[in-house]
Amino acid sequence: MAPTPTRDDKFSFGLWTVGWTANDPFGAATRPVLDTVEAVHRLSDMGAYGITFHDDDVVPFETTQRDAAERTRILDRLRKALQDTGMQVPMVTTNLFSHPMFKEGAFTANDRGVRRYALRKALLQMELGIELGAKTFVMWGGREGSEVDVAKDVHGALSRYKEAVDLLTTHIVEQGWDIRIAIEPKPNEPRGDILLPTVGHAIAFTHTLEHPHLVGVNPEVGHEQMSNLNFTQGIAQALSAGKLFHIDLNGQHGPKFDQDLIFGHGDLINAFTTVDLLENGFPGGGPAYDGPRHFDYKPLRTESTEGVWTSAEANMATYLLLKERALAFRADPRVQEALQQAQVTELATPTLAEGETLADLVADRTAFEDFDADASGARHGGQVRLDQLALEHLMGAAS
Ligand code: ASC
Ligand code: MN
Ligand code: MN
Ligand code: MN
Repeated sequence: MAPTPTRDDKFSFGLWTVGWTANDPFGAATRPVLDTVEAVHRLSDMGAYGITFHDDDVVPFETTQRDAAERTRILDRLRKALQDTGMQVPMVTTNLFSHPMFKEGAFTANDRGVRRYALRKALLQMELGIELGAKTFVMWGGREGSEVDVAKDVHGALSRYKEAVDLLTTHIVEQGWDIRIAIEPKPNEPRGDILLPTVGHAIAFTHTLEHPHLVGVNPEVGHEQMSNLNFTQGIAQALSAGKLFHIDLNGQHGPKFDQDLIFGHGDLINAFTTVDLLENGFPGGGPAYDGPRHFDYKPLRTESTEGVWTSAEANMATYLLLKERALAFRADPRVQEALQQAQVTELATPTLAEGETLADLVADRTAFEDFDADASGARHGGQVRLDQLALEHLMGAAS
């Protein structure tokens, strides 16, 4: 039996996840619209601690632009649901991809008017996030890209991306707000190619910015796996660089369309190592993640509303089961021994001794002239045993 989630587990869900009515490019919705207030209550009852949302998930696009009074009325309903349940809003994000006006991009659209509108829309959503206590502002640039290489000036686009992020972070600093921006990479879909396609590209981009400490990443499991990359290694580099501001947990079966499956319902072994890293940290010590465990998934189109709630519970149950197993894995004396054998923790020891210089190293004959390279080449790696112990713990067969 899976453990019951509590608020301390810091599980959060996008309103667009349970609220997805399952319309796709090939067919109409298979589920009725879900009321925001009901979603907040149901998720709260299940043990989640927070919800997140795009502006358009709560207030229709046209209402935001044209009807401030109606926007206030809709937001007041949300505020009341949050108050009644004690649910938090740890993150908000902006829909800069659904309306036809964003068909060629938002912050990086060739059309300057679209870029100006996008900035206004993002700023409005950031102000709402501040009011609701959000600490992270996610930017998923789904339409920032192209299908036609010669139709996009990539230097110009990245310069405009930087301009937008710099304007927002400068405003954050000037207002004294406690919020940071997290860029969410994705390689493709809906665009043929999306700018900042992977965690690595996005981290590199943050170093070109005016306030780099205010900008990190929001990696999504499936988005890295669409590029055939290892998600755990991707978030490890982000953590190591102090850039893992937020995370989108879901499932994916390798490089194909973005499946947004339930967490663990794809590459389960990688889901295990992801939870192990989030819960236990690096084996040799290092930066730890203490942000929300946020699910960005889509309940299968085959499911009725009942299946929506089954799938929401499944995300949390799978995470907690993997957490139990990851804790047991690290606590197992055989694993500690196997980690030693595979020299995993030795990596935390600097290559030069304290005070030692490169000249000292050159003078050290045991490091080179007298080093037994053949014996080193013949040493036992011990990695298979470690991997098998991980699998046995994952399968609940480790005793
Ligand atoms: C987001 C986010 C995504 C997309 C997608 C929209 O904000 O994190 O992955 O929007 O869920 O369908
Ligand atoms: Mn996705
Ligand atoms: Mn996402
Ligand atoms: Mn998504």
